[in-house]
Amino acid sequence: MTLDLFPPPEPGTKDRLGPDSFVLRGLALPRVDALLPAIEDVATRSPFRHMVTPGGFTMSVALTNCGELGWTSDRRGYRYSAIDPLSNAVWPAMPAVFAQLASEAASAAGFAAFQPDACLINRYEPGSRLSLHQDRNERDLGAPVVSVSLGMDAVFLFGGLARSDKAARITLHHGDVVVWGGADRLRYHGIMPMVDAPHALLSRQRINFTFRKAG
Ligand code: MD3
Ligand code: FE
Repeated sequence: MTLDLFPPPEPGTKDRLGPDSFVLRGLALPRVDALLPAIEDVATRSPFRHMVTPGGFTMSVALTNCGELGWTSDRRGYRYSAIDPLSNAVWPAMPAVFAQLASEAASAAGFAAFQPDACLINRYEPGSRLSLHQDRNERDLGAPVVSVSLGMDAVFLFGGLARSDKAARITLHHGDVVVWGGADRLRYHGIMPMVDAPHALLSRQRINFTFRKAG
């Protein structure tokens, strides 16, 4: 046995990240057995893919979407679209277990009646990262964003309203749910390069899905 100097936080803990954002530790854990097959189902119809940014870089994170609208990127820009450019069909519907978790999390953080129309699913492998960015392609910036982390731990960077503001580092664990709204909605954020530390259930992967009101 080795001594674990960095145990995951106690499930049920609510950590405040900012005036209007919270980490709900372990909130997704009771639903993991339903979430994983739902993600596989989505990925069978709209596979994970590495998108190209308008600047011409291929993202190290692979992504797909479910719900009415999906986030896409290519040389022409970022946008939400009802059609998956890979399948040329609509994105898979949002699984009921996804929608339930999103609404439970939003209420727990004090945002009532959250009805997301988009869910972006990111898949990280060791070395994948997401550089500091703002999420501002959604029409209704008054609605919160809910994010669910599964698999390997990630170091989340939480900056300010200017790219140059110093960013805090928060470790997100398997089962953690984060809700961001109000004054924190346009803060810069990102994910540090993923360390190769396999997870018991998901091996060398981290899956993050974010619910948004995009349309
Ligand atoms: C704070 N994803 O998909 S989730 C993204 O872990 C994204 O995959 C990261 O940033 C991930 O855009 C972080 C947390 C997150 C998502 C959206 C936000 C934090 C946010 C929007 C506004 C403020
Ligand atoms: Fe983001």
